[in-house]
Amino acid sequence: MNTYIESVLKGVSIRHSSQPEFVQAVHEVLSSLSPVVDAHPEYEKADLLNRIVEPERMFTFRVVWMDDQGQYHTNRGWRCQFNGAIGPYKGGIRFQPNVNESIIKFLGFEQTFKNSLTGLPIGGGKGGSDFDPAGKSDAEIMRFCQSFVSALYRYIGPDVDVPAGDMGVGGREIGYMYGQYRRLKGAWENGVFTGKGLSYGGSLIRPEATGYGAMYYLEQVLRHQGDTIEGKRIGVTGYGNVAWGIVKKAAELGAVCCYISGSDGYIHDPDGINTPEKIDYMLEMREKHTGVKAYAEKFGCEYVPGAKFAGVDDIDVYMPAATQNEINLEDAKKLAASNVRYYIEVSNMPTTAEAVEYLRSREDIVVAPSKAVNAGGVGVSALEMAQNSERLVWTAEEVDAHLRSMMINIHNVSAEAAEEYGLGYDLISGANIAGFKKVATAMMEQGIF
Ligand code: 2IT
Repeated sequence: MNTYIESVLKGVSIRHSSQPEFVQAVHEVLSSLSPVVDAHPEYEKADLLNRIVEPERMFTFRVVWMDDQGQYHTNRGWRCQFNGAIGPYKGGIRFQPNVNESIIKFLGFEQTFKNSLTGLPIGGGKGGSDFDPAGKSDAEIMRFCQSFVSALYRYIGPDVDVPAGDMGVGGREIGYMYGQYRRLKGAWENGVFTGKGLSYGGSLIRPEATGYGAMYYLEQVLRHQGDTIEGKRIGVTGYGNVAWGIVKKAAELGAVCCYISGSDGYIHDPDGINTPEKIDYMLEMREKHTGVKAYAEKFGCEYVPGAKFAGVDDIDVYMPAATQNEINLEDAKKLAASNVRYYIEVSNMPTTAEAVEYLRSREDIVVAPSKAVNAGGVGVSALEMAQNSERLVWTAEEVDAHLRSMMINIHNVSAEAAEEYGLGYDLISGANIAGFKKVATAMMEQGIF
């Protein structure tokens, strides 16, 4: 490894020893960059890497709300404005009890390179709260969102920082947050949030975009390998918005999604989740936080509580789409020993460092990184911003066509970047290099800060 990269990584590990997810994400990106940093000595001269691993700004705030019984609760909120070199900070908001500074910061760091890969002018950001939306009434969710935005509104804006959804935050929450922003600002400023409802500036295909984009990316991987999507059997972890988009597009393309999972276990539907009734039921499951057991009960298929499906012998493609570090070394070994030949990360950093290392060492498996595969979500968010700016509404076909060409481009620039540095078909290094280069160039050209 390049000695400058080594020294930066050492510093990050020491400074942030209490932030394991952030350190992991930085290691994953920087360890791909040796050939680029070797070829560009000016980066070391400008100490670019120590700058790029430091958020431009990150802050925490108090969010107080009242439940339906009149009890007060105090939660913590965060926003990380990681890098604004190529556009306004852009990234989702996550509501989940395990959210902490390390998680928001790793997500903001990943978002910076992901957003760069989309080819659109969006910087990297992320935010969230340790609030648990499960079991809360609609009125409680609204009061929480209003309180969250009351604390955040003066630091965001269509040209400043543009939040969206993430785990625990969907269309309903974005509606309450945008409503509170508009009330406080006294201005329409529609592009301040993305993932909005269609009646007030949202984009068609935004709810589907992350899953659809992942499937378009997978199609390119298959094409590169001389393979096709038709009849491919897919296992997806998670059952949220992203898994829903994957399942929907997979059914349309003639693939068979036969596993989904939740924190309660997994279900196996050998016929595939391929009817409108089955696909739409996933939305209800997500909204009610039912776990996947509800699917098995409704459609009468196998349900395996408390287990993961890594290692089952009837899938070709494994798509983790639940959360960070969900796939550990043991899972990786199991799925590599099965018939899985395509490991397509979808949720942000779903694979532990040692599991990725193991999977990459297997020449018989193609591994694709989440920051490329899931970039269609934020990519369509940028298209929503574009529509808001021009005060126009694009058709579903227009948005979908943009999304598809964006994903083809992300795959191709990643493959080409890896090829350029003699790394072969290494989609992880390629995505890191391609994402990094644009941000690095913008930072260098904008001078020291
Ligand atoms: O992780 C992600 O890219 C998202 N949660 C979507 C962010 C966005 O701004 O649409």
